[in-house]
Amino acid sequence: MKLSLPSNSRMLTKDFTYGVATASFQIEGGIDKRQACIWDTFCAQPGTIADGSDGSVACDHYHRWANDINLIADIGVDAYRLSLAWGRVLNEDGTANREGIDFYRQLLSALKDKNIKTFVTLYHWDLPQHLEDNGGWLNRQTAYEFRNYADIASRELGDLVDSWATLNEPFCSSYLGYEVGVHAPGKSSQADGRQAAHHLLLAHGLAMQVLHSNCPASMNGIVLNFTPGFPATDNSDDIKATAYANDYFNWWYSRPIFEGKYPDIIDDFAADIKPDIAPGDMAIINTPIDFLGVNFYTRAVYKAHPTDIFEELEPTNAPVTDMGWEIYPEAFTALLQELHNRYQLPPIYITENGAAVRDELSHAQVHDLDRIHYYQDHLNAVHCAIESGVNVQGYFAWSLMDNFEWALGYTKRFGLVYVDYETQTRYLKDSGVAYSALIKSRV
Ligand code: PNW
Repeated sequence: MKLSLPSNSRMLTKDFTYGVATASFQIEGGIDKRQACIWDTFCAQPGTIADGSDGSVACDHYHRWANDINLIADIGVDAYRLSLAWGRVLNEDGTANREGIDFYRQLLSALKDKNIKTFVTLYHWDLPQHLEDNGGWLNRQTAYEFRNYADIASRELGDLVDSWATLNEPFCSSYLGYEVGVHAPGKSSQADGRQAAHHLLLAHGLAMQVLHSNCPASMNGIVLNFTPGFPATDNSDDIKATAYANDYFNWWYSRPIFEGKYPDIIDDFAADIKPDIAPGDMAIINTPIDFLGVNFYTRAVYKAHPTDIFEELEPTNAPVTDMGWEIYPEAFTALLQELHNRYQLPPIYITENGAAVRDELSHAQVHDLDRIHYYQDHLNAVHCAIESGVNVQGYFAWSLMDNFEWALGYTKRFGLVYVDYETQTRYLKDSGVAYSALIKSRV
């Protein structure tokens, strides 16, 4: 099956950027050449990762990067989104780690040589463990450590980077990592989750200022994930509960960036849940950004709950991916329109979108028709948003290749490329062929 778009679509022109995305911990391995991070520690705790695996080898990209770049070039993308491992760029004392910086310089130079734009995320969840030992994102100092990291990374690598993103999905770092404990560092208190979120956003704002000054020519911003909530019924209690959930999970991260304030629900938080916010923090977080990265996978359905304010319903009778996430592309269009209506936005790049599918390799082929359908429906959804006036400039498929899917280990496959973890052989899936053909069909 082919991927297609209406013939007049802006997404069929070369002005529209197509890419593939990955993240350091999920693909690199090569852990002897970097500091230990919170995900190494988390994986070592029994029961945290579905298959008991870790990131020590992953896709062995640290050693196979040259081959992987050839793959990326063969697909024909305009851009590659990757993240840097903080503990590879810096030594524990906060100075530059020459070997790590040389690794990324080689990688980024090879991409430039092939005319592939580089979209680099500074933080995709791999906090150096020694910083976690000092409180991690609960410690305000970590935001200043991040500023130092952004400063060194952008001075050392800035000439090879087209676009910098400060954080990937601060929702996942704070909520999944500190509030419900299913991600590293595995803490679970609401107060911790809210405080971590504030320090992450502060870190973003501080780093934004550094990036604007060190790399004024590159496009600098942040990547947020959104899971739009829909009410289970038209009942006003369900509608109210859903608005609360959307404030808590989605607008919590975007409103401070665009408006310099948290959603109003913060006023109703009990004193022991409210994060410490120092004078001036919100203005730092409100520093202008050059682009907004949007990650979208699914929606959520909520109804009112007598004691917990809202309750999320599991999808029933709805199509889901192998993650159990409902396939609901209409929510993607609606989300982009709502962002456009709520804020004065810079250009949007879709920095992640894709689906986990139970792929089977047979005769060096993977017929992942469900993934192709997912991409087709979600590319159409982006097209519809653009048609209605939303400024979307690019789209990155998650992911280039199968990789370490966090708490689910290697049990879920998101790649356009299949990875045989026994041999580290890569195979382009049918979805990869289709994505490549779409990109190459542009005029
Ligand atoms: C994103 N949620 O993670 C990440 O940026 C990727 O590293 C990851 O591989 C990809 O999506 C697929 O999971 C998310 O529970 C993880 O809402 C969980 C959620 C959202 C995004």
